[in-house]
Amino acid sequence: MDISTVKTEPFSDQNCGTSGLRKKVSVFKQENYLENFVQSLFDSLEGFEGKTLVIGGDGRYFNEEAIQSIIRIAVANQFGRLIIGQNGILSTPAASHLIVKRKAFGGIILSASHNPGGPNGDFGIKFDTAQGAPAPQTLTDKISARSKVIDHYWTCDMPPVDLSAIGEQMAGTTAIEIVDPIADYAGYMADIFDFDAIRRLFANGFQMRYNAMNAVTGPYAKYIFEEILGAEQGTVINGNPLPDFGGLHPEPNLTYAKDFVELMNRDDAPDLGAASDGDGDRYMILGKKFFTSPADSLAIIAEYMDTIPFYKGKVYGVARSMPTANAVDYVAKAKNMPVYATPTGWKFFSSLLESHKIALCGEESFGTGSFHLCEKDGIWAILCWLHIIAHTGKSVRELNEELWQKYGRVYNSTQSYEGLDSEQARVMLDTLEKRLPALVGETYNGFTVTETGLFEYKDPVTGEEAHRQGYMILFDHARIFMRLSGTGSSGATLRIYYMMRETNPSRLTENAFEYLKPLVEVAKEITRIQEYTGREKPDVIT
Ligand code: VG1
Ligand code: CO
Repeated sequence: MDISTVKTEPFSDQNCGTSGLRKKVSVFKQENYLENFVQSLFDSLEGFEGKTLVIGGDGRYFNEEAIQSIIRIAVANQFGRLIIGQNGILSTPAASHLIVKRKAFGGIILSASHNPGGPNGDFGIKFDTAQGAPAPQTLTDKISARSKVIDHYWTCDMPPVDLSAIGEQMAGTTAIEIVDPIADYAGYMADIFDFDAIRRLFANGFQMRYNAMNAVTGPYAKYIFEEILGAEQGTVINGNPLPDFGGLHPEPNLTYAKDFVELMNRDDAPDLGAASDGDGDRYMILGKKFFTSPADSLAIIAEYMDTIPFYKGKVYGVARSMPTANAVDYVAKAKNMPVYATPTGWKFFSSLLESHKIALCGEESFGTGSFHLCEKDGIWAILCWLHIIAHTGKSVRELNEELWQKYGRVYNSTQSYEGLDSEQARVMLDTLEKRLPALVGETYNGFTVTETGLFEYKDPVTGEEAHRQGYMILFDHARIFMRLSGTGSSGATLRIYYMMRETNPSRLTENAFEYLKPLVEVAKEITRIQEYTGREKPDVIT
């Protein structure tokens, strides 16, 4: 095996965002771009020689090319074993599971998750630790710093590996193992859930439609829902992973999965509609003519979690990201569990999950997970819903309405303004920040501001701090939260998160967007977003 060093020049833009490095495919295709980042990653890790690395991606355009290159660099850097999903495919949760199951040093996941794919779309790369958890900030900072000064990487001369052939081969002293990407994950789900109960549900005629959005989860879903659990053939739609996701934007929400929402709004809609994102860590739950907000989904799972045998007696506590509406807090209070509010991004849940401070956590962006993995897990969350429906005999709508009646309803919505001019967005937020203290006591559209500030976080387990994680404007029973996205590949995306709590029984079942309109007006007035950015309305409303 001929190992060689390649001289290279650093790129100045290899900074990790909310979830790894995400750029346009054209950026990743620049000579040495991917290689620089991967070597910067390895240079930031210690003691991996002879150990195992898991590699897989969501199958998007450039996936295979990237994997072949990573194989060469990993072999040259002396990893002992590479475990790769067949055809280079692994969903994020399946990769996380494989890392832990095979006691790997870590894993590289190639995905830009919910961002569009294809030659003109996005590509991404993220690293998971031995716990199958997203790289912590300390590590991603190290990688970015290294990428700014890197002047060479290691590679080797070897023919491309046939990623389609399950089995093992040697490259120098490194074993390269191609594995079935689905079997281990499906087996783990069978350990967690009572599959017999879910099988009975389908056998009794329960109808589900699962939209894999031409992304990574199709084969997982077909195997688990149709083959193992007996949902009828055709339950899974858009089930073949395509490099450009068939032109779909693989983000399951009311905007990007509009057709699916329309299907669920028909008179003959199935009982449950579910969808996942590009890399399979997000999910959306719809009932007949009914949308479940991610914050309510988290609360409903919290309400019933201890009826899943795997979790019995282990539902220690819950966490949500700060922008996520606090419906779960009321469930936790009733069950005497602690609640943690973290910054956006799954990495902030890892320490809480690992230390068993929490059993369940979630974000408003359609991600939920538990200590079964240190990543969010779309299919797992959908299985939670199937379990709850089988256990209670209630419909999706009934479960939501029951939650609202019991605890009050927390109306919520996230509105994103995509592709803003970064400078304009910065000026707007800087101005807002200066005005924050003066807003207290002011009344806008009938809402009086009670408190404002920046969200700061100190990890209760590791003590690590995260600063400036969002702008908070609080009112009695209402809140506006704002932050810039960290997953985009160009310009700036502003996310505004709205929430209002309602306990009046006659006002529990209103249209969320109508209900929140007055609060949305307040945000427009306070931010003067139209004046600063020229935008009249958001691009994505969920
Ligand atoms: C978004 C979501 C965040 C999520 C992140 C990664 O980040 O808001 O909740 O953890 O995507 O999800 P941002 O910085 O764009 O708001 V995924 O499915 O891309 O791994
Ligand atoms: Co994702």
